[in-house]
Amino acid sequence: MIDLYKLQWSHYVEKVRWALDFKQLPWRGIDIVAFTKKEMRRFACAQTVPLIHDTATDVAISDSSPIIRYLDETYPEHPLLPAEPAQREAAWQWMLRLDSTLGLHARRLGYTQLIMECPQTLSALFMPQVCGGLFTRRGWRSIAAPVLGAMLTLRFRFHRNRQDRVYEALEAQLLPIAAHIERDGFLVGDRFGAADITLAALLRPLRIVPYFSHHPRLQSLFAWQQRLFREHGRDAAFPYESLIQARRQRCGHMRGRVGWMRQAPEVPALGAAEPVAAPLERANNDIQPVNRWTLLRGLPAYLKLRWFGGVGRVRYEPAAFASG
Ligand SMILES: N[C@@H](CCC(=O)N[C@@H](CS)C(=O)NCC(=O)O)C(=O)O
Repeated sequence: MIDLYKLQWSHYVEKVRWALDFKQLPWRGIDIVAFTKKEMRRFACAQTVPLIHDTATDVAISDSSPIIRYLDETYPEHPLLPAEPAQREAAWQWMLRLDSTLGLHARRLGYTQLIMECPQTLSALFMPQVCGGLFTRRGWRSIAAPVLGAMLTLRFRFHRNRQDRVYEALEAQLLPIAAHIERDGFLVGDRFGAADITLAALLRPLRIVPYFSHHPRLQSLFAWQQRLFREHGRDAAFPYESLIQARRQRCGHMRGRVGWMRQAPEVPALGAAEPVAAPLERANNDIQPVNRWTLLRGLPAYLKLRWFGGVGRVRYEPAAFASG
């Protein structure tokens, strides 16, 4: 039995859940409290989720890509990594690079979108059990939203999205990946594997970011993701997707005009998607330490992001990949 320590909506967690299901391994989910993580303190590995504890071998590991590699090496049935060494290394590099770029950027922009459009959902994500669910109730969730929003803004630096060129970096990365997938159907070789799970799972938060979900040149990528979700029995929508969509339908608009992005970049040549930078040995993360004093700085940053972040309203319409 594999114990999976998780936050239900985390896209890194979904990546490992998908791998466990694909490999048909028995597993049990353990929800952690995001603020204390006390459930997993007894394990010596990095305190991020996903974290697995394999009760058969007593191995505990965090970090989604090493987890998948461990599962594949320990339980070789239904392999996810290619056996051929060059392809195996290519898949591994894709996974680490996507973990270190797409996963982090999509998280930043997904939360940013929630903060801009419906910050009250944050308490449903982070505090469903705190005080018997008090902060998920009408009124109380509006009190919790700025506190959670300020904390998240500092922890993941949403207030620096523009300076860090997050939209630009993601667009430049995703356009060649979309072309690659259109051409080959898979990231590595000619069969579905761990690199594809990584891409499809880590792309999920961008389904609520109109700059990407409605991007004319990324529709084929989201349609590919949608098809995989269907074929592999993944959730069609996470709760935050349904909540933001319901709000958009109600009010008829969404925050989709990224004021400072004027011109889409040229479509990079096919093949440009392959990782060319120096090989990575582990995934990078961007989590910043936050304490109650730095939190004071977070509130103005949160309010600025929410109201003056430079991302304007546009009329709501569903993305082409979702409606077609
Ligand atoms: N590179 C890691 C990233 C994991 C990660 O950052 N997980 C987040 C949830 S999405 C987390 O544990 N956050 C805890 C925190 O912010 O304290 C992986 O691939 O598993």
